[in-house]
Order: sequence, then C-alpha cells, then structure tokens
Amino acid sequence: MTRTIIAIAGASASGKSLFSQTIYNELVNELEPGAIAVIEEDAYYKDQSHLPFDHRTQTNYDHPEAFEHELMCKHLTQLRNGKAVEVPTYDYAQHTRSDKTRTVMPAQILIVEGILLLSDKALRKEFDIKVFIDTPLDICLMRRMQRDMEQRGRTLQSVVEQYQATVRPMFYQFIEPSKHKADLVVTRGGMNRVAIDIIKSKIKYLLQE
Ligand code: UZR
Ligand code: MG
Repeated sequence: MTRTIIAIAGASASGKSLFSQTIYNELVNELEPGAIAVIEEDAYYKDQSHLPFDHRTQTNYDHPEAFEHELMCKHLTQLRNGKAVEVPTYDYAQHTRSDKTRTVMPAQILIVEGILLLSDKALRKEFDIKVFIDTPLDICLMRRMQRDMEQRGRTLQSVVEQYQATVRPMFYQFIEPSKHKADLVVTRGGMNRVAIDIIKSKIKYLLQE
C-alpha cells in the first residue's frame, strides 16, 4: 500500500490547523475508517518538565531547536511502514509536554502541520506533498492575539512581547525562506476554498489508485 504524507507549513496563526482540520473533517466520513489522520508539529515541542516554569517561558519556541524533530522523523517513518505511534501531547499553559500520548494509526493519507516543517532537511524528505500557507503577517498577528488570549491562557502584553522577541524574527530567519521548498503556496490562509478543494481532490484521487 502506498502512503502519502502531506505537510502544511506556514507562520504561526497563518491558518495551518484550520486548513488541515477542514480537509480532515470534510473527508473523514466519506473515506474508509482510518484512511486519513492529522499530526501537529506542536506535539513535538521538547519536554521541559525538568526546567522551572520561569525558565520555560523564556524558551524560543519559534526556533527549530525547540522541537524534537528527530522523534517526529522517526514517527513518520514508522507510520509510513505501517506501524502505529504514540504522539506526545503538549500543554501550552504549562509550556511543556503533558504525560498523555495519543495513538496514531498508520493512515494511507497523513496530514502533518506546523511552522518549521519545511525548514528541516531531514523532515522535508518525509513529505510527498509540501504546502505553504502564505498569510500576511499582520493578519497572523491579529489572529494570534485573539487565539493565544482565548485558548492558550496568555495576556496581551505577553503575546506582544513574544511576537517581537521571537515570532517575527524567527519567521524571517526560518519560516519565510522555507516557502521556496513548498510544492504549492496557498495565499490568504486557512479558508482558501479552492485550495482546500484541490487538496481534497488529490487525496481522493490517491485513494482510488
Ligand atoms: P502555531 N508556543 C508558545 O507560545 N509556548 C509554548 O510553550 C510553545 C509554543 C508558540 C510558539 C509558536 N511561540 O509561535 C507557536 N512563541 O506556539 C506555534 N513565541 O504554534 O503554529 O499553532 O501558531
Ligand atoms: Mg495551529
């Protein structure tokens, strides 16, 4: 059986999760059970439980070093070889891995989404289709303020400080240059209907082959 791994990359709050979840939700009931699965790069943020909380807030979460990409690579290889994996889960309020894991079965179509997927050479090799969500950074910032305050327990001041200290500079250093590694660039964000439909058609086509 051929398995296809699709990467969805782009800036923080560019709409990667929305784009991936929309494709997943619209297809999951149409396809055979277990044909499609989604994994988030965020789940592979390094475990920081050995550090005091004040130190954890200082980590540069927008740098490739913040992630355990080796583990992610290993999991993708295992999934491609038909083996289930235990994906870590991450707690944004505590800034560390939680003790739960999530079992992901080896689906025929695997969507992987995250900010730095295309900046890592080893990871890039795992992907059959590489998509970059190209949303203007001011739109990302507005979405991020709303999301991080509502869903990730942050204050406005902390969002602004993080944005200036790491989110913006790391975007220009690592994320923006990785756009050129993508096969497809999706403009505007996670609600680009034509782009969603094109990826959905491609997935259905792959499953018929
Ligand atoms: P997405 N992030 C945190 O703020 N705290 C953490 O403990 C872990 C991650 C943020 C991270 C990055 N950055 O921009 C964002 N900062 O999560 C990536 N600063 O998540 O792609 O869903 O926006
Ligand atoms: Mg997300």
